[in-house]
Amino acid sequence: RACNIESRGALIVLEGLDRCGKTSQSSRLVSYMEGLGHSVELWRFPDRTTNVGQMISAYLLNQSELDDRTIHLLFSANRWEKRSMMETKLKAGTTLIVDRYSYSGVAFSSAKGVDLEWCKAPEIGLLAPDLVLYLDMPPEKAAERGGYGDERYERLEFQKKVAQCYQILHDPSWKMVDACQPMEDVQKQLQEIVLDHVLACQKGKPLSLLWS
Ligand code: NYM
Repeated sequence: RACNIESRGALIVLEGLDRCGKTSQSSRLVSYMEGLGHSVELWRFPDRTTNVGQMISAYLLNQSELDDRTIHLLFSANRWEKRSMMETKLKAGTTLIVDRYSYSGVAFSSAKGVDLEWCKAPEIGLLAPDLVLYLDMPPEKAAERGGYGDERYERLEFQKKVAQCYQILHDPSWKMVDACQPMEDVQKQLQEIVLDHVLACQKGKPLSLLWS
């Protein structure tokens, strides 16, 4: 099956608060899948390498000020500019492990008080993930982890609001993983879930669109 030319890759998204371990777990997942001989790539949003991504990066580093809705639309544009490449890769059979996606976009902006439906609107039509893995960790625990850096949003009170917004957003298809467990245990659970989904996509599960 893995060699079937028709089989597509899976779109797998990791979500969670700042400092919950997404980035380490994503790169470990990629190594794991590579080890099994799968075609897989690590992606992340924001993708700071593009022009839009550089505007986002400057904002996050407090080097620029932008209206809440303006930065929201830039985060969304940053996904739109990658959409066709994403589709091409998936159809060519490459699985994408994505560190943050539209759910971060909606959770972080709505935590500032921007209307939730307004936040979702520009995401409509982006590719829907085949799997959302939520690394669950209380905001207080995440804040203890090596402390927050200087980036915007890295404050406990704000992260508590983001956690509430993720609560509203999440649906029963999300896989919630307790991110307070030892790193190895978290990774083991993620590996099992991811492998299941990659196989389902190879068997012909169709790609779908947000917001569904
Ligand atoms: N973030 C990330 C948003 O506010 N909206 C988005 O659409 C995305 C993808 O940017 N605090 C926030 C969440 C993070 C910050 O993420 C940068 P990272 O993973 O630290 O580079």
